[in-house]
Parts: sequence; structure tokens; C-alpha cells
Amino acid sequence: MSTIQDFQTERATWCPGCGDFGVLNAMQKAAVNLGLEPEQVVIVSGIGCSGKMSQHFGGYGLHSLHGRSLPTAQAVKLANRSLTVLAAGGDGDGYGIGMGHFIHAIRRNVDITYVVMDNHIYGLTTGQASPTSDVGSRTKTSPHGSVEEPIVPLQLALAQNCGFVAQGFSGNIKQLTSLIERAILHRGFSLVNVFSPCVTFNKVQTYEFYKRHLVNLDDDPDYNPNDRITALHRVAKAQNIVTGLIYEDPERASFDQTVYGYPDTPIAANNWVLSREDTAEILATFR
Ligand SMILES: Cc1ncc(C[n+]2csc(CCOP(=O)(O)OP(=O)(O)O)c2C)c(N)n1
Ligand code: SF4
Repeated sequence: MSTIQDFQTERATWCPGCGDFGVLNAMQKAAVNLGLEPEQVVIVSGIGCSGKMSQHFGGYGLHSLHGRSLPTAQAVKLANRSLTVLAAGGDGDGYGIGMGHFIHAIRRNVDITYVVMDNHIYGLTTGQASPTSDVGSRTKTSPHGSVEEPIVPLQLALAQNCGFVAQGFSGNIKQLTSLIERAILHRGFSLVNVFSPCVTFNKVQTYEFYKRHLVNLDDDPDYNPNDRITALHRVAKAQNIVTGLIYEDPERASFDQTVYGYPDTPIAANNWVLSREDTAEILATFR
């Protein structure tokens, strides 16, 4: 049985206090709680401070290109459905250059979990405005205040009928661990957007800000996470400052359950040994 040490690698290079430490810790705990071994988990990341997740999580890691973690993660899962596949991104990486992949991954519904460290800034490029920066945010690229409307990932995912939508906070690792566990168990594409403060370049969306303003829907006994329209209303009403399981549709079929002829056995598990004759026959088809 695995322990948290099995999922640890070298010391992470994030700034002391960065919210991404909490996300890493929650992912490691979720893997241990689900009884996973490091060789059963693959993390694919994109570019940004968040992109370092694939180096720091002690499973298989693939540091992919800018905004490209989702297509790569889907390919890994399609090639070997026995693996637990997570994609790790940032708001700049995932909702900027990777936005097209985000919407299409929701449509396709391959069984992967997408954990986005949303710090409302591009941390790696030392503090430019990101797709989730609020109107009026003063950053290095918007010294007079950002004028663009921010993206609200939860609303986009809900509008596109994503089967699992959750939002966590790096300052509440217990809840975040449980959300990541549930996301992994959900069969289909799952989004866990995480408020993960950048302590160096974002002095507005801080730990204190979230502790003061966050509403935890997991604590609300009247909230029904299976009603998509209510979820949309609730997120809008709280101006997105919510945590918890926002929405789950346990009935939505995943890609492998719907596509015709999807193989039950992962390709990697087939013990295929090609004879000399078979190899020659295959090669002949390319001549
Ligand atoms: C408009 C634009 N496109 C692409 C880049 C290249 N780029 C370098 S790091 C990065 C992502 C950093 O932001 P985020 O994904 O939020 O990661 P963080 O470093 O904050 O974790 C991007 C998009 C850029 N700097 N600006
Ligand atoms: S710059 Fe921000 S996001 Fe990057 S490691 Fe430092 S605190 Fe974290």
C-alpha cells in the first residue's frame, strides 16, 4: 500500500507560501486515499509555475507544451484506460492558449481529471494579467487596470454540460483532497478549479481574501449538486467565490462507454508477440 512519501520527489521550486504546494499535497493525499500506486498515475502538465506539477508529483509525469496538457492527457488515457490520468494547468496556460482544448475535452468526455491552479495571474512570466484576472486588475501588462471581462471557468464548464465541476482552495487541503478524489472516481472529464494564491505577484486574491469571502457549498445541506441550472445560478450569485462540489451528472456516459469498438483491454496490457511471418506481412503492406 502506498504512502504519501511514495508520491514525493525532489523539493518543489515554487516560492515559499505558493498555493501550488497545497494542490500538490492534496493530489498526493487523494492518490494515497484511493489506494493508488505511483506507477498507476500519470500527470500531464502545461507551461507556467503550475506546469511544474508533473515534476513534483511522484507518479509518471509528462511536461507538455503550452496549453496542450489536455490533448496529451486524453491520448494517454485512450491508450491505456487502466491508468489514472490527471492534467494539471494554470489559468493562463489552460484558459488562455489552452481554451479550445478545454471546451472540446468537455465535449469528448474522456475519463481524465483536470486540476487548474487558478491564481488570476501569469506567475511564471512575473505577473501579467491572465484570462481570469478581474476587470480593473493592475498588473505589469495592465498598469491602468485590466479592461477585459474575466473568464469564469465554472460557468463555462456548466454551460457546456461538463459531467463533474468542482472548485477548491489551497488553504483548505482537506476539502480539496476530497474533491480531487471524487473527481478521479467520476467516470468522464472532471474539472477541479483551485484558487491557488500567487503570493509573489497577486496581492489581491490572497489566502486572507479567500478566507474572508469564500462560501463553501459542501456545507450547505440545501444545495443540490445534481441540478445544473441551480449550479449556474449559485455560481453567478456568489460571483464565483464558492468552493465545493458544484455539479455532478453521474449518468453522463464517458467517451470509452459510448464510442463503438473501444477495446476493453488496454493496448499496453496485451501480450502481443509478433512472429517473423506476421512482421513480414505487416511490413509488406507498406511497400
Ligand atoms: C499572451 C501570452 N501567451 C503566452 C505566454 C507564454 N506563457 C508563459 S508562462 C505562461 C502561463 C503562466 O500562467 P499560468 O498558467 O496561470 O501559470 P502560473 O505560472 O501562474 O502557474 C504563459 C501563457 C505569455 N507569456 N503571454
Ligand atoms: S510566482 Fe507565484 S505562482 Fe509562481 S511559484 Fe511564485 S508564488 Fe507560486
